[in-house]
Amino acid sequence: PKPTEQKTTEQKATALPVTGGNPIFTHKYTADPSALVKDGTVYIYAGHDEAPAPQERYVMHEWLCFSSQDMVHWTEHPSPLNVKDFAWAKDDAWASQVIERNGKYYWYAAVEHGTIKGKAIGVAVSDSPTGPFKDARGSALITNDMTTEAKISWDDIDPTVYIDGNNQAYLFWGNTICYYAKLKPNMTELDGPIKKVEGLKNFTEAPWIHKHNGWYYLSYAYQFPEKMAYAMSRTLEGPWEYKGILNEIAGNSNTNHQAIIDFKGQSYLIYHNGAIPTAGSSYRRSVCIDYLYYNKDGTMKRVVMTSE
Ligand code: FUB
Repeated sequence: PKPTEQKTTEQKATALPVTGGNPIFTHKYTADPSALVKDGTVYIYAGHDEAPAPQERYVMHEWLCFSSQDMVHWTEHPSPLNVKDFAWAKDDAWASQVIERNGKYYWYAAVEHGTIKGKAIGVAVSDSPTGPFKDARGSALITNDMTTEAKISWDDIDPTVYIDGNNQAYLFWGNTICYYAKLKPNMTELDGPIKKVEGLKNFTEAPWIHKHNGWYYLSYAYQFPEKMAYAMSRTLEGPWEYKGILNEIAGNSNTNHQAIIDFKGQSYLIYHNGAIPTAGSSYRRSVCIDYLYYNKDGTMKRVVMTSE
């Protein structure tokens, strides 16, 4: 950003009180967390659940951004992205992920398309992890007519993106079917065909790719209401081997949408539940964080979700 834009963004950032446990944010309902680690700071990007109680439907128009240096004290930045920033989109600021490449930050986000029936994935770009972000293409990267096999209009959701050791970026996404495709180095165009990930048992949605000690992990929402499960592979193109359940259904929410990161020597599972009394629900969700541990063979230990 221009120096003045950056200053404005930082002036408005707000230090949030420490909650003392899960959920970590209680002043707003936050859902579908993704996380980015950069220069000793972790950024959480989340959708904003705005459905007033007792409405039980998704009302989501913008994404939120929080940062921390210690996973305890969090700063909220002004909303860096809104569905209105994608002129071709109708509504529904659903799940998203931000990744850095060559000093630029690319934000992949699922929304409802304005003219092509169904959900679509857009990409926005910024020079800063806290934005402001702008539509990088002026059109959707993925639309429902590009993936016709699933026969539902919401299969193009929940993007996760990863750049492998050969500098090849991959986008994974999906509901019912888990799709993946290579991205060109510009991060805004597909580089080859859309393929399907095989071997994921009971895949519902919310894929998340991470790497730890030489293994790739594809964690995802399993069945519905959702548990979390995962598969492991030595390469992003597979073969993926299903490894089992990572945790059980999140309190009072039929979705749980996880992100997994390593930060300052500790691994974390970041997800949402619907546990804030009294209005918390599947449509008024809250971001939570728990420690994550690995076994010697690389498998992940089951996470027992906590309120601490
Ligand atoms: O927040 C809307 C949708 O609910 C997400 O895209 C899914 O992962 C589920 O959490």
